[in-house]
Amino acid sequence: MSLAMTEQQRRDFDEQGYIVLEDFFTGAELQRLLDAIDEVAERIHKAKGQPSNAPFAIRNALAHHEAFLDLVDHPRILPYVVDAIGWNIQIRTTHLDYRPPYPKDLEAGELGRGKGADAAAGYRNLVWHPDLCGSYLFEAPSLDGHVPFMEIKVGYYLSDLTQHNSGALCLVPGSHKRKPQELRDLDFRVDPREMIELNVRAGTALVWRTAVWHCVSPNLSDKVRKVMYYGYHYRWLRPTDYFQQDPALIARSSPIRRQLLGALATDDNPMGQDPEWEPASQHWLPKNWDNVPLKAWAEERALEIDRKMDKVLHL
Ligand SMILES: O=C(O)CCC(=O)C(=O)O
Repeated sequence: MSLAMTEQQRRDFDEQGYIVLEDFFTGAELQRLLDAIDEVAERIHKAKGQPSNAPFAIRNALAHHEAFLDLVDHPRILPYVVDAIGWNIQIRTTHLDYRPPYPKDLEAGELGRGKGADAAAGYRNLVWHPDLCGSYLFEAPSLDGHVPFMEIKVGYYLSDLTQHNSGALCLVPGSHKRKPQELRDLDFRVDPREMIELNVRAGTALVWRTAVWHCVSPNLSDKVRKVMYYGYHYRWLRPTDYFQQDPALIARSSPIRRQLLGALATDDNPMGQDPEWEPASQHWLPKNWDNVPLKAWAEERALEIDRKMDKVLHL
């Protein structure tokens, strides 16, 4: 049962590896996020003693501003997230990329090669890559060299990226079905006919399998690139951005948000009633489903959709 994805979106997500949600944000939501980014940028530049046109990225972005935190369980994205990866999930990473226009005399390196004057100047010419499969990560569990399905990200494009070379995400559609070794054999050079540059308007969201090969075009526009990513993966994997979120943040969060923030129940016996026979690490087997409330949320929503469809059929 799909909570939000249409059949076409499901096909695109499976075959191409992504779906684009244009005009995802209302004007007020977008403005709140842009104001938050400006506020955080000022703070970061000040803390680092950098000028306001310095590029930067932050991880665990959700902890940097309430507006960023609220995207974790945004009510319009959560159904897509659950359709894409299920309810047994938590946040792996949240990040903000703030990339001002290149200075006039800065030459862009070759797309997706991770090299060049821009990379050297801190503008991160990202090498073409699928996530979660550096040569030291997740090589062994793969039976046939493909990247196992472990996570999705939601990308939020908050500045205008409609122009060629404005810092847009570049993707190779369908490449989640290809082996990362192929990309290495290509020496990280992708045939331009196989890629797309995601030239989207401010306010667009992207739900994507991060095993899709991707990189970023240089920002030769006159606008700051403002982009955020929210990575969701299974609860039995480990997050990258945190061991544990701030306990005060957990305490003031709703149950679903607590799950997404990776909080485990604080019951007195964390390994279950019979740890010898049936050890029950809460990453694997919650003793109490209330500790994984996204399950009930998803089931209730599916029932509601069923009921609505039933009503329509019996009109
Ligand atoms: O900044 C971007 O658009 C791409 C970031 C990226 O490579 C990633 O999220 O894995």
